[in-house]
Amino acid sequence: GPTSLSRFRGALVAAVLGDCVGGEFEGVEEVPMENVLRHVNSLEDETKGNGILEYSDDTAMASCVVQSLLTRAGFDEHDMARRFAKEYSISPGRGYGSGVIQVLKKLASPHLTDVYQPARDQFNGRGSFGNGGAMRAAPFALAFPDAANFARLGAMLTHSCSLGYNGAVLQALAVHLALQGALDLPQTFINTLISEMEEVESDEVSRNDARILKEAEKPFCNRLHRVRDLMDMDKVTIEEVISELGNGIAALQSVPTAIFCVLHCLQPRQYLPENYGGLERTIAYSLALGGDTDTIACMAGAIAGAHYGVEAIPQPWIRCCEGADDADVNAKRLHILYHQVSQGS
Ligand code: R7I
Ligand code: MG
Ligand code: MG
Repeated sequence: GPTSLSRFRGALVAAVLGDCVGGEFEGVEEVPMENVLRHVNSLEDETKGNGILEYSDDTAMASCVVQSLLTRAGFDEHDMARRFAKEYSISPGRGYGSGVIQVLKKLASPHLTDVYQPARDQFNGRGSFGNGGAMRAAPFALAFPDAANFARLGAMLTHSCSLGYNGAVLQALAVHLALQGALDLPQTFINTLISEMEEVESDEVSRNDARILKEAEKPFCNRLHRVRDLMDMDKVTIEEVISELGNGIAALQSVPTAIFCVLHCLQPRQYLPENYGGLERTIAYSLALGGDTDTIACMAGAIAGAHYGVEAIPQPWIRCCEGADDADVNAKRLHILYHQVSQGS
């Protein structure tokens, strides 16, 4: 398999790629595969001079996470919150969720003492269940061997509902496992995620949120069981994936979906070009689901990049994406930090 460094670089670069390439179809309900392939193939056509595909809030916030973890050599909630607020004030037009903007404005206040409070005030005090915490969770898995706890705290700066931050925990766990090569055994991979999330969703707060929001008991586990069922099926239509897992802006409707995209694309598929490797298949398939395409492709990209390594990403794709080179440089730095942390120095 790829080296550890190649996996780190692949994770961060493919996340940016998913965001930049996926932006084309965000919010589109039906995306025919031929439109996806036309878009993706145009990245390779240098004569067309595509220029640069801009990244959105997904990458903007993930970069803040990365910079904060690197600068502080660990998790510092005040520093991270300040970076989110500053980034938003500099570039407010990156397509942020309509609710989270209020949090980012409050986080800019110099009088704020509890950096977690603005997130708690969202949606009548229930907190957001959007996927904004999960979309920026991958870097935690590149900084800490025990990513889950820090991914949760990092998500809670904007998403205080358990259906939001538990999505970030799941995404960080998926990237963590992929970095270890765990996707070589897909059944073990999904079973491990299910048993980890059993634990994560067993606390009183998670149980209560699921009840109030009329979701199944342990909602992420419930979706992961559906992922496992879909994995075992020979033919799965896009409609079935959307109706079983969702393609929306809620973490519950997008994180398990992204994980499924990676698993489904581990092998060649008849509706995807034969010359595509697994990483290209994953990105293309994520876009074909429609809905929150930039975020689903970003999360699937991070997991797939950790599995296949940076060499699996086509150079022309990287060249089209704003922020991809920075991500590559930062992944190398995170790789060093990770090994310092795991040695306890
Ligand atoms: O989660 P968030 O940062 O948005 C991320 C998404 C990604 O797709 C990005 O690419 C970008 O497009 O936005 O932002 P939030 O505003 O916290 O949540 C997103 C949306 O989810 C909100 O604007 C609401 O529409 C919805 N939502 C809720 N609706 C009702 N009640 C989130 N939580 C709630 C809720 O509790
Ligand atoms: Mg976005
Ligand atoms: Mg999105």
